[in-house]
Amino acid sequence: MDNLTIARLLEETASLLEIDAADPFRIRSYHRAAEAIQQQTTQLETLVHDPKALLAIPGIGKGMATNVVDLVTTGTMPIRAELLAKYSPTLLELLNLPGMGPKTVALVWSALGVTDIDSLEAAAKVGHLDDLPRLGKKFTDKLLKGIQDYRSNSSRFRIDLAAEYAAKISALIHAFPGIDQVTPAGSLRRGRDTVGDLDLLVTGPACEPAIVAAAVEHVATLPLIHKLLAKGQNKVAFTLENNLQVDVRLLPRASYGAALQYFTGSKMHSVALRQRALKQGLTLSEYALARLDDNSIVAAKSEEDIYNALGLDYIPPELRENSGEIEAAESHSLPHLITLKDIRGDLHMHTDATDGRDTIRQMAQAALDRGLHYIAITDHSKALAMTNGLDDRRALAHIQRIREVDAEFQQQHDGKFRILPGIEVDILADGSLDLDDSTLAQMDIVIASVHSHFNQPLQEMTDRVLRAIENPHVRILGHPTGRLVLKREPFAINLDTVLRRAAQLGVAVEHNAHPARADLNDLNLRLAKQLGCKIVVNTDAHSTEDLDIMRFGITQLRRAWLTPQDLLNHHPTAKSLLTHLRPKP
Ligand code: DGT
Ligand code: CA
Ligand code: CA
Ligand code: ZN
Repeated sequence: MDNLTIARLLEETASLLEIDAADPFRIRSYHRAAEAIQQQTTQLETLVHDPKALLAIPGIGKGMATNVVDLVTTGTMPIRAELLAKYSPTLLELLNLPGMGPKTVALVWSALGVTDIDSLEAAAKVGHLDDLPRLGKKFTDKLLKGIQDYRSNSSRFRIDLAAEYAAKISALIHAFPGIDQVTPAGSLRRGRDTVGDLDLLVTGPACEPAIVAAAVEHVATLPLIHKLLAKGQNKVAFTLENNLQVDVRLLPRASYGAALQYFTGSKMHSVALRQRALKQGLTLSEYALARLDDNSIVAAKSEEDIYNALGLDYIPPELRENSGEIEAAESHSLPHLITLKDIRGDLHMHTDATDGRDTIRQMAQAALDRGLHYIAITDHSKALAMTNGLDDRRALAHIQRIREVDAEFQQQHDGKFRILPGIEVDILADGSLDLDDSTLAQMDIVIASVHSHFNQPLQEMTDRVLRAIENPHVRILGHPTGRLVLKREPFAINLDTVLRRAAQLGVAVEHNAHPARADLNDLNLRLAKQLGCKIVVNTDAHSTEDLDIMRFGITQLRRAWLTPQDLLNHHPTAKSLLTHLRPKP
Protein backbone atom coordinates (compact mmCIF):
# COMPACT_ATOMS: atom_id res chain seq x y z
CA MET A 1 0.00 0.00 0.00
CA ASP A 2 1.59 3.28 -1.13
CA ASN A 3 1.60 6.59 0.71
CA LEU A 4 -1.12 8.18 -1.44
CA THR A 5 -3.50 5.34 -0.66
CA ILE A 6 -2.71 5.48 3.05
CA ALA A 7 -3.33 9.23 3.04
CA ARG A 8 -6.58 8.82 1.15
CA LEU A 9 -7.86 6.17 3.57
CA LEU A 10 -6.99 8.41 6.54
CA GLU A 11 -8.80 11.36 4.88
CA GLU A 12 -11.83 9.16 4.32
CA THR A 13 -11.74 8.09 7.92
CA ALA A 14 -11.62 11.74 8.96
CA SER A 15 -14.75 12.38 6.89
CA LEU A 16 -16.49 9.36 8.41
CA LEU A 17 -15.56 10.62 11.89
CA GLU A 18 -17.01 14.00 10.97
CA ILE A 19 -20.24 12.38 9.82
CA ASP A 20 -20.17 10.55 13.13
CA ALA A 21 -19.82 13.91 14.95
CA ALA A 22 -16.61 12.76 16.61
CA ASP A 23 -14.30 14.99 18.64
CA PRO A 24 -12.91 17.74 16.30
CA PHE A 25 -9.45 17.26 17.75
CA ARG A 26 -9.51 13.62 16.78
CA ILE A 27 -10.76 14.42 13.27
CA ARG A 28 -7.99 16.97 12.87
CA SER A 29 -5.37 14.38 13.82
CA TYR A 30 -6.40 12.23 10.83
CA HIS A 31 -6.23 15.21 8.45
CA ARG A 32 -2.83 16.15 9.82
CA ALA A 33 -1.48 12.64 9.47
CA ALA A 34 -2.80 12.35 5.90
CA GLU A 35 -1.17 15.65 4.97
CA ALA A 36 2.15 14.65 6.52
CA ILE A 37 2.17 11.25 4.83
CA GLN A 38 1.63 12.81 1.41
CA GLN A 39 4.79 14.83 1.95
CA GLN A 40 6.94 11.79 2.76
CA THR A 41 9.49 10.68 0.20
CA THR A 42 9.94 7.25 1.82
CA GLN A 43 7.17 4.71 1.33
CA LEU A 44 5.63 4.05 4.75
CA GLU A 45 5.06 0.40 3.98
CA THR A 46 8.84 -0.06 4.17
CA LEU A 47 8.80 1.40 7.69
CA VAL A 48 6.14 -0.70 9.38
CA HIS A 49 8.74 -2.71 11.26
CA ASP A 50 10.48 0.45 12.41
CA PRO A 51 8.09 2.22 14.80
CA LYS A 52 10.67 4.92 15.59
CA ALA A 53 10.84 6.03 11.96
CA LEU A 54 7.04 6.22 11.80
CA LEU A 55 6.84 8.25 14.99
CA ALA A 56 9.50 10.62 13.65
CA ILE A 57 7.02 11.84 11.03
CA PRO A 58 5.41 15.03 12.31
CA GLY A 59 1.70 14.59 12.96
CA ILE A 60 2.02 10.87 13.65
CA GLY A 61 1.68 9.83 17.26
CA LYS A 62 1.49 6.36 18.76
CA GLY A 63 -2.17 5.74 17.90
CA MET A 64 -1.77 6.95 14.32
CA ALA A 65 1.35 4.82 13.86
CA THR A 66 -0.67 1.76 14.89
CA ASN A 67 -3.33 2.77 12.36
CA VAL A 68 -0.72 2.99 9.61
CA VAL A 69 0.71 -0.41 10.49
CA ASP A 70 -2.81 -1.87 10.46
CA LEU A 71 -3.57 -0.30 7.09
CA VAL A 72 -0.40 -1.58 5.50
CA THR A 73 -0.63 -5.08 6.93
CA THR A 74 -4.40 -5.69 6.81
CA GLY A 75 -5.72 -3.15 4.30
CA THR A 76 -7.94 -1.53 6.89
CA MET A 77 -7.92 -0.46 10.54
CA PRO A 78 -10.38 -1.02 13.40
CA ILE A 79 -11.81 2.52 13.53
CA ARG A 80 -12.41 2.53 9.79
CA ALA A 81 -14.00 -0.92 9.82
CA GLU A 82 -16.21 0.14 12.70
CA LEU A 83 -17.38 3.33 10.96
CA LEU A 84 -17.96 1.51 7.69
CA ALA A 85 -20.10 -1.03 9.50
CA LYS A 86 -22.25 1.84 10.71
CA TYR A 87 -22.20 4.08 7.61
CA SER A 88 -22.26 2.98 4.00
CA PRO A 89 -19.07 3.89 2.08
CA THR A 90 -21.27 5.49 -0.59
CA LEU A 91 -22.13 8.20 1.96
CA LEU A 92 -18.64 9.60 1.38
CA GLU A 93 -19.50 10.43 -2.21
CA LEU A 94 -22.24 12.77 -0.98
CA LEU A 95 -19.52 15.05 0.37
CA ASN A 96 -18.67 15.99 -3.22
CA LEU A 97 -22.03 17.71 -3.67
CA PRO A 98 -22.54 21.41 -3.04
CA GLY A 99 -23.89 22.17 0.43
CA MET A 100 -23.33 18.60 1.62
CA GLY A 101 -20.92 18.88 4.51
CA PRO A 102 -20.51 16.05 7.04
CA LYS A 103 -23.27 17.44 9.31
CA THR A 104 -25.79 17.56 6.48
CA VAL A 105 -24.79 14.10 5.31
CA ALA A 106 -25.31 12.80 8.84
CA LEU A 107 -28.71 14.54 8.94
CA VAL A 108 -30.10 13.07 5.71
CA TRP A 109 -28.74 9.67 6.68
CA SER A 110 -30.36 9.61 10.09
CA ALA A 111 -33.59 11.41 9.19
CA LEU A 112 -34.28 9.94 5.75
CA GLY A 113 -32.10 6.85 5.49
CA VAL A 114 -30.18 8.35 2.55
CA THR A 115 -27.10 6.25 1.75
CA ASP A 116 -25.98 7.36 -1.72
CA ILE A 117 -26.51 9.92 -4.46
CA ASP A 118 -29.47 8.08 -6.00
CA SER A 119 -31.40 7.89 -2.75
CA LEU A 120 -30.52 11.52 -1.96
CA GLU A 121 -31.84 12.63 -5.33
CA ALA A 122 -35.02 10.62 -4.86
CA ALA A 123 -35.60 12.16 -1.41
CA ALA A 124 -34.92 15.66 -2.75
CA LYS A 125 -37.29 15.22 -5.70
CA VAL A 126 -40.27 14.29 -3.52
CA GLY A 127 -39.54 17.24 -1.21
CA HIS A 128 -38.39 15.32 1.84
CA LEU A 129 -35.40 17.62 2.32
CA ASP A 130 -37.59 20.72 2.38
CA ASP A 131 -38.85 19.85 5.84
CA LEU A 132 -35.48 19.24 7.47
CA PRO A 133 -33.96 21.83 9.79
CA ARG A 134 -31.42 24.17 8.09
CA LEU A 135 -32.30 22.86 4.60
CA GLY A 136 -35.49 23.88 2.82
CA LYS A 137 -36.67 24.41 -0.75
CA LYS A 138 -33.79 26.62 -1.89
CA PHE A 139 -31.29 24.09 -0.66
CA THR A 140 -33.13 21.29 -2.47
CA ASP A 141 -33.11 23.16 -5.79
CA LYS A 142 -29.42 23.88 -5.51
CA LEU A 143 -28.70 20.30 -4.57
CA LEU A 144 -30.62 18.83 -7.51
CA LYS A 145 -28.68 21.07 -9.86
CA GLY A 146 -25.46 20.04 -8.10
CA ILE A 147 -26.26 16.35 -8.55
CA GLN A 148 -26.76 16.93 -12.27
CA ASP A 149 -23.45 18.78 -12.57
CA TYR A 150 -21.70 16.12 -10.56
CA ARG A 151 -23.02 13.32 -12.75
CA SER A 152 -21.97 15.03 -15.97
CA ASN A 153 -18.50 15.74 -14.54
CA SER A 154 -17.71 12.63 -12.62
CA SER A 155 -16.19 10.88 -15.62
CA ARG A 156 -13.43 13.51 -15.75
CA PHE A 157 -10.58 14.12 -13.33
CA ARG A 158 -8.85 17.27 -12.15
CA ILE A 159 -5.45 17.91 -13.70
CA ASP A 160 -3.55 17.77 -10.41
CA LEU A 161 -4.93 14.34 -9.61
CA ALA A 162 -4.20 13.13 -13.15
CA ALA A 163 -0.65 14.53 -12.94
CA GLU A 164 -0.12 12.84 -9.60
CA TYR A 165 -1.17 9.46 -10.98
CA ALA A 166 0.83 9.97 -14.16
CA ALA A 167 3.96 10.54 -12.05
CA LYS A 168 3.24 7.52 -9.91
CA ILE A 169 2.61 5.18 -12.84
CA SER A 170 5.68 6.54 -14.66
CA ALA A 171 7.86 5.68 -11.71
CA LEU A 172 6.48 2.13 -11.63
CA ILE A 173 7.01 1.66 -15.38
CA HIS A 174 10.55 3.03 -15.10
CA ALA A 175 11.39 0.21 -12.72
CA PHE A 176 11.56 -2.11 -15.74
CA PRO A 177 15.09 -2.17 -17.21
CA GLY A 178 15.47 -0.63 -20.65
CA ILE A 179 12.85 2.11 -20.29
CA ASP A 180 14.23 5.59 -21.09
CA GLN A 181 11.20 7.79 -21.14
CA VAL A 182 7.59 7.81 -19.99
CA THR A 183 5.75 10.86 -21.34
CA PRO A 184 2.18 11.83 -20.59
CA ALA A 185 0.36 12.69 -23.83
CA GLY A 186 -3.30 13.60 -24.49
CA SER A 187 -5.13 16.29 -22.57
CA LEU A 188 -2.75 16.11 -19.61
CA ARG A 189 0.19 17.15 -21.79
CA ARG A 190 -1.91 19.90 -23.34
CA GLY A 191 -2.66 21.09 -19.82
CA ARG A 192 -6.45 21.02 -19.89
CA ASP A 193 -7.92 21.67 -16.45
CA THR A 194 -9.62 18.27 -16.51
CA VAL A 195 -8.61 14.98 -18.04
CA GLY A 196 -10.85 12.20 -19.39
CA ASP A 197 -8.20 9.51 -19.37
CA LEU A 198 -4.43 9.28 -19.05
CA ASP A 199 -2.37 8.57 -22.14
CA LEU A 200 1.21 7.51 -21.42
CA LEU A 201 3.88 6.91 -24.05
CA VAL A 202 6.83 4.73 -23.19
CA THR A 203 10.09 4.31 -25.07
CA GLY A 204 13.57 2.84 -24.62
CA PRO A 205 15.51 -0.22 -25.77
CA ALA A 206 12.95 -2.51 -24.08
CA CYS A 207 10.26 -1.15 -26.42
CA GLU A 208 11.83 -2.34 -29.66
CA PRO A 209 9.29 -4.56 -31.48
CA ALA A 210 11.23 -7.82 -31.15
CA ILE A 211 11.39 -7.69 -27.35
CA VAL A 212 8.52 -5.40 -26.32
CA ALA A 213 6.38 -8.29 -25.00
CA ALA A 214 8.23 -8.43 -21.67
CA ALA A 215 7.79 -4.70 -21.06
CA VAL A 216 4.09 -4.99 -21.97
CA GLU A 217 3.79 -7.78 -19.42
CA HIS A 218 5.42 -5.56 -16.78
CA VAL A 219 2.93 -2.75 -17.46
CA ALA A 220 -0.02 -5.15 -17.50
CA THR A 221 0.85 -6.37 -14.01
CA LEU A 222 1.47 -3.05 -12.26
CA PRO A 223 0.25 -3.30 -8.66
CA LEU A 224 -2.13 -0.33 -8.87
CA ILE A 225 -4.19 -1.79 -11.72
CA HIS A 226 -7.81 -2.14 -10.67
CA LYS A 227 -9.13 -3.68 -13.88
CA LEU A 228 -7.14 -4.64 -16.95
CA LEU A 229 -9.12 -3.51 -20.00
CA ALA A 230 -6.85 -4.49 -22.87
CA LYS A 231 -3.44 -5.93 -23.54
CA GLY A 232 -2.13 -5.77 -27.09
CA GLN A 233 1.18 -6.07 -28.90
CA ASN A 234 2.44 -2.71 -27.71
CA LYS A 235 -0.38 -1.28 -25.67
CA VAL A 236 -2.04 -1.79 -22.32
CA ALA A 237 -5.21 -0.16 -21.04
CA PHE A 238 -6.45 -0.38 -17.48
CA THR A 239 -8.39 1.47 -14.83
CA LEU A 240 -7.30 2.56 -11.37
CA GLU A 241 -9.33 2.08 -8.24
CA ASN A 242 -10.88 5.55 -8.69
CA ASN A 243 -12.01 4.56 -12.23
CA LEU A 244 -9.45 6.74 -14.00
CA GLN A 245 -8.57 4.98 -17.25
CA VAL A 246 -4.94 4.75 -18.35
CA ASP A 247 -3.81 4.02 -21.92
CA VAL A 248 -0.16 3.04 -22.18
CA ARG A 249 1.68 2.62 -25.47
CA LEU A 250 5.21 1.30 -25.83
CA LEU A 251 7.04 2.53 -28.89
CA PRO A 252 10.42 2.18 -30.55
CA ARG A 253 12.68 5.20 -30.40
CA ALA A 254 12.48 5.65 -34.18
CA SER A 255 8.80 6.60 -34.20
CA TYR A 256 8.49 8.20 -30.76
CA GLY A 257 8.08 11.76 -32.06
CA ALA A 258 5.31 10.81 -34.46
CA ALA A 259 3.50 8.85 -31.76
CA LEU A 260 3.87 11.66 -29.25
CA GLN A 261 2.47 14.13 -31.76
CA TYR A 262 -0.44 11.82 -32.59
CA PHE A 263 -1.41 10.94 -29.03
CA THR A 264 -1.00 14.45 -27.70
CA GLY A 265 -3.69 15.72 -30.03
CA SER A 266 -5.91 17.53 -29.83
CA LYS A 267 -7.84 15.69 -32.44
CA MET A 268 -8.72 18.97 -34.21
CA HIS A 269 -5.09 20.08 -34.22
CA SER A 270 -3.98 16.75 -35.66
CA VAL A 271 -6.67 16.81 -38.33
CA ALA A 272 -5.53 20.26 -39.46
CA LEU A 273 -1.93 19.11 -39.44
CA ARG A 274 -2.71 16.05 -41.55
CA GLN A 275 -4.55 18.19 -44.11
CA ARG A 276 -1.52 20.42 -44.32
CA ALA A 277 0.71 17.36 -44.84
CA LEU A 278 -1.48 16.10 -47.69
CA LYS A 279 -1.20 19.43 -49.50
CA GLN A 280 2.56 18.97 -49.36
CA GLY A 281 2.40 15.43 -50.74
CA LEU A 282 3.01 13.96 -47.29
CA THR A 283 1.08 11.71 -44.97
CA LEU A 284 1.16 12.02 -41.19
CA SER A 285 0.40 8.99 -39.00
CA GLU A 286 1.24 7.81 -35.52
CA TYR A 287 4.32 6.12 -37.04
CA ALA A 288 5.85 8.84 -39.20
CA LEU A 289 5.56 11.77 -41.53
CA ALA A 290 6.17 10.09 -44.90
CA ARG A 291 6.06 10.91 -48.59
CA LEU A 292 2.83 9.90 -50.31
CA ASP A 293 4.52 8.72 -53.50
CA ASP A 294 7.17 6.31 -52.23
CA ASN A 295 6.34 5.99 -48.48
CA SER A 296 9.84 7.12 -47.54
CA ILE A 297 10.05 8.58 -44.06
CA VAL A 298 10.57 12.33 -43.81
CA ALA A 299 10.46 12.70 -40.01
CA ALA A 300 9.45 10.46 -37.09
CA LYS A 301 11.93 10.60 -34.26
CA SER A 302 11.06 13.94 -32.70
CA GLU A 303 8.10 16.28 -32.77
CA GLU A 304 10.39 19.18 -33.72
CA ASP A 305 11.46 17.29 -36.85
CA ILE A 306 7.84 16.72 -37.83
CA TYR A 307 6.68 20.30 -37.33
CA ASN A 308 9.76 21.65 -39.09
CA ALA A 309 9.32 19.29 -42.03
CA LEU A 310 5.80 20.68 -42.40
CA GLY A 311 7.22 24.21 -42.57
CA LEU A 312 6.16 25.07 -39.03
CA ASP A 313 7.86 26.22 -35.87
CA TYR A 314 7.55 23.75 -33.00
CA ILE A 315 4.13 24.21 -31.38
CA PRO A 316 4.01 23.80 -27.58
CA PRO A 317 1.41 21.17 -26.53
CA GLU A 318 -0.71 23.73 -24.62
CA LEU A 319 -1.49 25.53 -27.90
CA ARG A 320 -2.54 22.48 -29.88
CA GLU A 321 -6.28 23.14 -30.05
CA ASN A 322 -6.53 24.31 -33.66
CA SER A 323 -7.25 27.86 -32.62
CA GLY A 324 -4.73 29.72 -34.76
CA GLU A 325 -1.53 28.02 -33.65
CA ILE A 326 -0.75 26.42 -37.02
CA GLU A 327 -1.04 29.75 -38.85
CA ALA A 328 1.14 31.41 -36.19
CA ALA A 329 3.73 28.64 -36.41
CA GLU A 330 3.85 29.10 -40.17
CA SER A 331 4.46 32.85 -39.92
CA HIS A 332 6.93 32.44 -37.03
CA SER A 333 4.68 34.45 -34.75
CA LEU A 334 3.93 32.00 -31.96
CA PRO A 335 4.04 33.72 -28.55
CA HIS A 336 6.95 33.14 -26.18
CA LEU A 337 4.82 31.43 -23.59
CA ILE A 338 5.23 32.21 -19.92
CA THR A 339 7.01 29.65 -17.71
CA LEU A 340 7.05 29.16 -13.96
CA LYS A 341 10.38 30.92 -13.54
CA ASP A 342 8.96 34.12 -15.04
CA ILE A 343 6.83 34.58 -11.91
CA ARG A 344 8.52 36.78 -9.31
CA GLY A 345 5.79 37.28 -6.77
CA ASP A 346 2.57 35.84 -5.38
CA LEU A 347 -0.04 38.34 -4.27
CA HIS A 348 -2.72 36.21 -2.67
CA MET A 349 -2.24 33.98 0.37
CA HIS A 350 -3.71 33.30 3.77
CA THR A 351 -2.18 32.78 7.20
CA ASP A 352 -3.24 31.36 10.54
CA ALA A 353 -4.85 34.72 11.29
CA THR A 354 -7.81 33.40 9.27
CA ASP A 355 -8.17 30.03 7.54
CA GLY A 356 -4.54 29.49 6.51
CA ARG A 357 -2.38 26.98 8.33
CA ASP A 358 0.94 28.81 8.64
CA THR A 359 2.26 32.08 10.01
CA ILE A 360 3.26 35.21 8.07
CA ARG A 361 6.89 34.34 8.69
CA GLN A 362 6.51 30.74 7.51
CA MET A 363 4.71 31.81 4.33
CA ALA A 364 7.39 34.40 3.61
CA GLN A 365 10.23 31.96 4.18
CA ALA A 366 8.57 29.36 1.94
CA ALA A 367 8.11 31.96 -0.82
CA LEU A 368 11.74 33.02 -0.48
CA ASP A 369 12.81 29.37 -0.68
CA ARG A 370 10.89 29.07 -3.94
CA GLY A 371 12.81 31.97 -5.42
CA LEU A 372 10.08 34.60 -5.23
CA HIS A 373 11.03 38.27 -4.74
CA TYR A 374 7.84 39.44 -3.07
CA ILE A 375 4.49 38.26 -1.70
CA ALA A 376 1.33 39.83 -0.37
CA ILE A 377 -0.47 38.47 2.68
CA THR A 378 -4.20 38.73 1.97
CA ASP A 379 -6.32 37.17 4.68
CA HIS A 380 -10.10 37.07 4.63
CA SER A 381 -12.45 39.77 5.90
CA LYS A 382 -15.14 39.35 8.55
CA ALA A 383 -18.10 38.39 6.33
CA LEU A 384 -16.46 34.98 5.95
CA ALA A 385 -17.13 34.10 9.55
CA MET A 386 -16.24 30.43 9.12
CA THR A 387 -12.71 31.46 8.17
CA ASN A 388 -12.36 33.68 11.24
CA GLY A 389 -12.27 36.66 8.85
CA LEU A 390 -10.75 39.95 10.02
CA ASP A 391 -12.81 42.96 11.08
CA ASP A 392 -11.33 46.45 10.68
CA ARG A 393 -9.54 46.40 14.00
CA ARG A 394 -7.99 42.96 13.50
CA ALA A 395 -7.13 43.74 9.87
CA LEU A 396 -5.17 46.81 10.95
CA ALA A 397 -3.39 44.91 13.71
CA HIS A 398 -2.59 42.14 11.21
CA ILE A 399 -0.92 44.47 8.71
CA GLN A 400 1.10 45.89 11.56
CA ARG A 401 2.53 42.38 12.10
CA ILE A 402 3.02 41.97 8.35
CA ARG A 403 5.04 45.19 8.31
CA GLU A 404 7.17 43.98 11.21
CA VAL A 405 7.99 40.68 9.51
CA ASP A 406 8.62 42.58 6.28
CA ALA A 407 11.14 44.83 8.03
CA GLU A 408 12.85 41.78 9.45
CA PHE A 409 13.09 40.05 6.07
CA GLN A 410 14.26 43.24 4.35
CA GLN A 411 17.06 43.53 6.83
CA GLN A 412 18.06 39.88 6.48
CA HIS A 413 17.95 39.91 2.69
CA ASP A 414 19.18 43.38 1.75
CA GLY A 415 15.71 44.56 0.81
CA LYS A 416 15.55 41.92 -1.94
CA PHE A 417 12.41 40.25 -0.54
CA ARG A 418 9.25 42.15 0.35
CA ILE A 419 6.05 41.19 2.16
CA LEU A 420 3.21 43.49 1.18
CA PRO A 421 0.28 44.07 3.52
CA GLY A 422 -3.00 43.18 1.89
CA ILE A 423 -6.50 41.81 2.33
CA GLU A 424 -8.96 39.68 0.42
CA VAL A 425 -12.01 41.74 1.16
CA ASP A 426 -15.44 40.23 0.60
CA ILE A 427 -17.77 41.72 -1.96
CA LEU A 428 -21.09 41.77 -0.12
CA ALA A 429 -24.38 40.90 -1.79
CA ASP A 430 -25.01 44.52 -2.84
CA GLY A 431 -21.50 45.13 -4.18
CA SER A 432 -20.27 47.07 -1.18
CA LEU A 433 -17.08 45.93 0.52
CA ASP A 434 -16.79 44.23 3.86
CA LEU A 435 -14.29 46.70 5.42
CA ASP A 436 -14.02 50.47 5.80
CA ASP A 437 -12.30 52.47 3.09
CA SER A 438 -10.00 53.85 5.76
CA THR A 439 -8.83 50.30 6.50
CA LEU A 440 -8.41 49.42 2.83
CA ALA A 441 -6.37 52.60 2.38
CA GLN A 442 -3.68 51.07 4.60
CA MET A 443 -3.20 48.04 2.36
CA ASP A 444 -0.90 47.71 -0.62
CA ILE A 445 -2.87 44.86 -2.11
CA VAL A 446 -6.67 44.91 -1.94
CA ILE A 447 -8.23 41.89 -3.61
CA ALA A 448 -12.02 42.03 -3.78
CA SER A 449 -13.75 38.65 -4.08
CA VAL A 450 -17.25 37.20 -4.19
CA HIS A 451 -17.55 34.39 -1.64
CA SER A 452 -21.29 34.26 -1.04
CA HIS A 453 -24.71 34.64 -2.70
CA PHE A 454 -23.48 32.76 -5.75
CA ASN A 455 -27.00 32.33 -7.06
CA GLN A 456 -27.78 35.94 -7.92
CA PRO A 457 -29.20 36.44 -11.40
CA LEU A 458 -26.88 37.60 -14.17
CA GLN A 459 -27.57 41.33 -14.03
CA GLU A 460 -27.50 41.50 -10.26
CA MET A 461 -24.16 39.68 -10.03
CA THR A 462 -22.66 41.76 -12.84
CA ASP A 463 -23.76 45.02 -11.17
CA ARG A 464 -22.51 43.77 -7.82
CA VAL A 465 -18.99 43.11 -9.11
CA LEU A 466 -18.97 46.33 -11.16
CA ARG A 467 -19.86 48.29 -8.06
CA ALA A 468 -17.10 46.60 -6.11
CA ILE A 469 -14.36 47.46 -8.59
CA GLU A 470 -15.53 51.07 -8.72
CA ASN A 471 -14.21 51.34 -5.16
CA PRO A 472 -10.88 53.09 -5.79
CA HIS A 473 -9.05 50.97 -3.19
CA VAL A 474 -9.62 47.73 -5.11
CA ARG A 475 -6.54 46.77 -7.10
CA ILE A 476 -7.29 43.15 -7.95
CA LEU A 477 -10.55 41.35 -8.71
CA GLY A 478 -10.37 37.88 -7.14
CA HIS A 479 -12.48 34.85 -8.09
CA PRO A 480 -14.03 36.54 -11.15
CA THR A 481 -16.19 33.46 -11.89
CA GLY A 482 -16.34 31.61 -8.57
CA ARG A 483 -16.18 28.24 -10.28
CA LEU A 484 -14.87 25.09 -8.62
CA VAL A 485 -13.48 22.72 -11.22
CA LEU A 486 -15.87 19.75 -11.64
CA LYS A 487 -17.82 20.85 -8.55
CA ARG A 488 -19.46 24.20 -9.06
CA GLU A 489 -20.23 25.97 -12.31
CA PRO A 490 -19.18 29.62 -12.70
CA PHE A 491 -21.76 32.00 -11.25
CA ALA A 492 -23.88 33.95 -13.71
CA ILE A 493 -21.92 37.07 -14.66
CA ASN A 494 -21.32 39.11 -17.78
CA LEU A 495 -17.58 38.62 -17.77
CA ASP A 496 -17.09 40.65 -20.92
CA THR A 497 -18.64 43.74 -19.31
CA VAL A 498 -16.72 43.27 -16.07
CA LEU A 499 -13.38 42.75 -17.82
CA ARG A 500 -13.93 45.81 -20.01
CA ARG A 501 -14.60 48.00 -16.97
CA ALA A 502 -11.66 46.48 -15.06
CA ALA A 503 -9.39 47.34 -18.00
CA GLN A 504 -10.64 50.97 -17.96
CA LEU A 505 -10.16 51.27 -14.22
CA GLY A 506 -6.78 49.56 -14.19
CA VAL A 507 -8.05 46.85 -11.85
CA ALA A 508 -6.14 43.61 -12.42
CA VAL A 509 -8.05 40.35 -12.81
CA GLU A 510 -6.75 37.34 -10.95
CA HIS A 511 -6.23 33.88 -12.34
CA ASN A 512 -6.34 31.56 -9.37
CA ALA A 513 -3.59 28.96 -9.82
CA HIS A 514 -5.29 26.38 -7.63
CA PRO A 515 -6.31 23.43 -9.84
CA ALA A 516 -9.59 23.23 -7.93
CA ARG A 517 -10.39 26.84 -8.78
CA ALA A 518 -8.77 28.09 -11.97
CA ASP A 519 -11.41 30.82 -11.96
CA LEU A 520 -10.64 31.96 -15.47
CA ASN A 521 -10.39 29.29 -18.14
CA ASP A 522 -8.11 29.59 -21.17
CA LEU A 523 -10.73 31.39 -23.24
CA ASN A 524 -11.57 33.86 -20.45
CA LEU A 525 -7.87 34.64 -20.11
CA ARG A 526 -7.45 35.19 -23.83
CA LEU A 527 -10.42 37.55 -23.68
CA ALA A 528 -8.92 39.42 -20.72
CA LYS A 529 -5.73 40.03 -22.66
CA GLN A 530 -7.64 41.05 -25.76
CA LEU A 531 -9.61 43.62 -23.75
CA GLY A 532 -6.40 45.06 -22.33
CA CYS A 533 -6.87 43.86 -18.76
CA LYS A 534 -4.01 43.65 -16.37
CA ILE A 535 -3.68 40.02 -15.35
CA VAL A 536 -2.17 38.48 -12.26
CA VAL A 537 -1.73 34.81 -11.32
CA ASN A 538 -1.77 33.91 -7.63
CA THR A 539 -1.85 30.71 -5.60
CA ASP A 540 -4.38 31.72 -2.92
CA ALA A 541 -2.17 29.50 -0.74
CA HIS A 542 -3.57 28.34 2.60
CA SER A 543 -0.31 26.60 3.59
CA THR A 544 3.35 26.77 2.59
CA GLU A 545 3.06 23.74 0.29
CA ASP A 546 0.19 25.40 -1.57
CA LEU A 547 2.75 27.81 -3.01
CA ASP A 548 3.78 24.95 -5.32
CA ILE A 549 0.47 24.94 -7.17
CA MET A 550 1.62 28.00 -9.13
CA ARG A 551 2.68 25.58 -11.88
CA PHE A 552 -0.93 24.61 -12.59
CA GLY A 553 -1.82 28.27 -13.02
CA ILE A 554 1.04 28.72 -15.45
CA THR A 555 -0.23 25.83 -17.57
CA GLN A 556 -3.61 27.56 -17.99
CA LEU A 557 -1.90 30.86 -18.84
CA ARG A 558 0.10 29.07 -21.51
CA ARG A 559 -3.10 27.64 -22.96
CA ALA A 560 -4.31 31.24 -23.21
CA TRP A 561 -1.23 32.19 -25.26
CA LEU A 562 0.08 34.49 -22.52
CA THR A 563 3.67 35.72 -22.34
CA PRO A 564 5.62 36.87 -19.26
CA GLN A 565 4.86 40.49 -20.13
CA ASP A 566 1.13 39.81 -19.88
CA LEU A 567 1.43 39.06 -16.14
CA LEU A 568 1.80 41.74 -13.49
CA ASN A 569 3.69 39.42 -11.19
CA HIS A 570 6.42 39.09 -13.78
CA HIS A 571 7.70 42.47 -12.55
CA PRO A 572 11.03 41.77 -10.83
CA THR A 573 10.48 43.77 -7.65
CA ALA A 574 7.61 44.74 -5.39
CA LYS A 575 8.37 48.34 -6.23
CA SER A 576 7.95 47.93 -9.98
CA LEU A 577 4.86 45.80 -9.40
CA LEU A 578 3.23 48.50 -7.27
CA THR A 579 3.80 51.17 -9.89
CA HIS A 580 1.92 49.02 -12.41
CA LEU A 581 -1.13 48.39 -10.23
CA ARG A 582 -4.07 50.76 -10.17
CA PRO A 583 -2.77 53.98 -8.53
CA LYS A 584 -3.88 54.44 -4.95
CA PRO A 585 -6.51 57.15 -4.46
P1 DGT B 1 -9.48 13.46 -22.77
O1 DGT B 1 -8.85 12.12 -22.51
O2 DGT B 1 -10.93 13.37 -23.02
O3 DGT B 1 -9.19 14.46 -21.69
O4 DGT B 1 -8.85 14.08 -24.12
P2 DGT B 1 -7.63 13.56 -24.98
O5 DGT B 1 -7.28 14.67 -25.92
O6 DGT B 1 -6.55 13.03 -24.12
O7 DGT B 1 -8.28 12.42 -25.86
P3 DGT B 1 -8.03 10.85 -25.94
O8 DGT B 1 -7.53 10.28 -24.69
O9 DGT B 1 -9.30 10.26 -26.50
O10 DGT B 1 -6.93 10.68 -27.07
C1 DGT B 1 -5.63 11.11 -26.85
C2 DGT B 1 -5.10 11.68 -28.12
O11 DGT B 1 -4.99 10.65 -29.11
C3 DGT B 1 -6.02 12.71 -28.74
O12 DGT B 1 -5.78 14.01 -28.22
C4 DGT B 1 -5.69 12.59 -30.18
C5 DGT B 1 -5.34 11.14 -30.36
N1 DGT B 1 -6.48 10.38 -30.88
C6 DGT B 1 -7.20 9.47 -30.23
N2 DGT B 1 -8.15 8.96 -31.00
C7 DGT B 1 -8.02 9.56 -32.19
C8 DGT B 1 -8.72 9.48 -33.42
O13 DGT B 1 -9.65 8.71 -33.61
N3 DGT B 1 -8.29 10.28 -34.42
C9 DGT B 1 -7.24 11.14 -34.24
N4 DGT B 1 -6.86 11.93 -35.22
N5 DGT B 1 -6.60 11.25 -33.10
C10 DGT B 1 -6.97 10.46 -32.10
CA1 CA C 1 -6.74 11.29 -22.66
CA1 CA D 1 -7.01 7.91 -24.23
ZN1 ZN E 1 -8.16 33.67 -0.91
